[in-house]
Order: sequence, then C-alpha cells, then structure tokens
Amino acid sequence: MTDLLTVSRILKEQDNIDILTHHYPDGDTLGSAYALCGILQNMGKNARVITSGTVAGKYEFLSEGVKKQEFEREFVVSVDVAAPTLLGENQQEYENIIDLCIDHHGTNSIEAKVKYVEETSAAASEIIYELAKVMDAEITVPIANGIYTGVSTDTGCFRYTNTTHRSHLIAAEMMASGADWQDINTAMFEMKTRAKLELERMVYRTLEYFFDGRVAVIHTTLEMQEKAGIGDDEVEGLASIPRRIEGVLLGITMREKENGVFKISVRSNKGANAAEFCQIFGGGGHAAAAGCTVEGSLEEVKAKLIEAAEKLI
Ligand SMILES: [Mn+2]
Repeated sequence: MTDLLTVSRILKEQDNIDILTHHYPDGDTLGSAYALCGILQNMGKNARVITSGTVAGKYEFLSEGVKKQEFEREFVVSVDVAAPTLLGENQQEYENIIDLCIDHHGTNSIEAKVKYVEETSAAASEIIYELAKVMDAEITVPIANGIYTGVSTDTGCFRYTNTTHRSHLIAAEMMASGADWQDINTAMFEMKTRAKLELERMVYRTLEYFFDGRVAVIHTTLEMQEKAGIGDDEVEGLASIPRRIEGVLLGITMREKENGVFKISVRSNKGANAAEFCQIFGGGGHAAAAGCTVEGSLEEVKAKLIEAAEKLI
C-alpha cells in the first residue's frame, strides 16, 4: 500500500478527474466525494462526482458546494467503494479503469492502479481530511460539510464502536471551519419523511427472533415499499432497528431490491462479527456493520441466513 504523500502527489499531477461513489450513496461516500471534488476544483482542476442509483434528497446540499463541470475524463478515483459490484450502474464502464481507490473497508476488492485503504478510519471522509492536510488544501465550508457529514454518518453520530478520538478531533476541526453541524445532524438523524415512517411501521411488524433472541431479523419488500409510497433512495437506516434490541448479537435486515434478490444488512453488538457473517455470502464490511446480497424468495433467503447465523452464534 502507498502513503498519503504519494496519493497527494499523484492527484496534484492529474486533471479531468471523475470521482466515483458507491451504489445508493450514503453520507460518507458522498461527503468524501464532494469534499475531494471541492479540494481538486479549488486547485484549478476539473473534477466531478459520479454517483450510482438515486441520491436521497437529504444529501443534495453536498453537491451544491461544487461547480458542475464538463470534460473528457483522464483520471478516475473511487471513494468508500469496497467492491466492484458496489459501483452499481457504473461498474461496467469504470471497474477496469480506476486509477486511485480511497477506502476504509478492510475487505476492499477494487482493482486500481493505486490503492489507499485505511481500515482504522471510521469513515472514508477521515482519509479525505488527512489528504486535504497533506495537499495543503484550504478547508472551505462546503468541504467541511462534506467531511463532517461523512464522519458523523459513518459513526452513527459518534456512537458506533468505530468512533475514535480522531473522529471527534476531525469533527471539531470541521465545526471550527464552519460546518453546519447542527443542520447536518438534524437532517441525517432526526428528520424522516412520512413515507419513511409508514414503511418503518410495516417493517416493525416483520420482526422475528431466533436463538433465544440473540438474532433478530426484519425485512422490507418491494410491495411494502410501494404501499408506503417510498422511493428506493429513501429506504435506508432500517438496519439499525434489530441491533437496538436488548440481548441481540446479530441484527439482520433483509431488503428486497428486485424480485428474488435481497440486499442483506447486518449489524452486530459485542460478541458477534457482522463481516464474518456476510463473507459467508460473498459480501463484506466491518465487524459491527456489513452487507451482502442473497438470491431467492423471502422465505428461502431467510432460511439461508438463519442457518448461517446458527453456526456463528
Ligand atoms: Mn464509509
């Protein structure tokens, strides 16, 4: 692996840069991408963020901090993208031409000319912060907002076990640089659309316990989504529901993405490893939060998950 000084040197030499986020982008991939985009644009370079899937409305403010630029791409960076499949609709076009991969997932399987994967960072945005320092970039308000959003969302507002002393220091520095931390945290953690709450009401009714309550499973289907009147981009944040229950080691959330395909999000409490669980199904992530995709009907997929959980618990 390389160091940030090398990453900085490489980026300074480049222009016309595409920055890729992961599919159904979250606060960290978007915060990292737009912060990096701002840093590069402020250095006089052409840069743009390429997302995949719909972007939830609450993240729109992040894109307002950068200029919309048209150019012939010469360099490709991925941020917070752990695996080629997570590029979503951009996979085909980009998976073999990524020049630089910046990520904090230990399981990272992206093929790139240069990789900077730093697992001790709670968020990819923490790496962008360190990179900004090395690049001697000014932290403007939009850049501070991007980095703050990434750190805050990936640490669950500084509550998850991945949170470090450094996460707080970076957040504090972003506050000092003018990040709209209060608006950001309200938008990320408090506000919900009525459709989202409607879906949650239905999801709670699907809750099931296994192995003396050590495993909890919830699910959402396309039919439920339609009933709630909720857009695909808004269905997120459900995964924290089963993990919040006392005694649950492994909280499993099944989300039907298309007929017969379920995206599985796993959250664990002390005593279980979510990444280990998801690797059984070809996925990955962190010890406390991981994901994978499993095909089959709702009941088939659930049976497979329970069987795997039994071996691990
Ligand atoms: Mn992340």
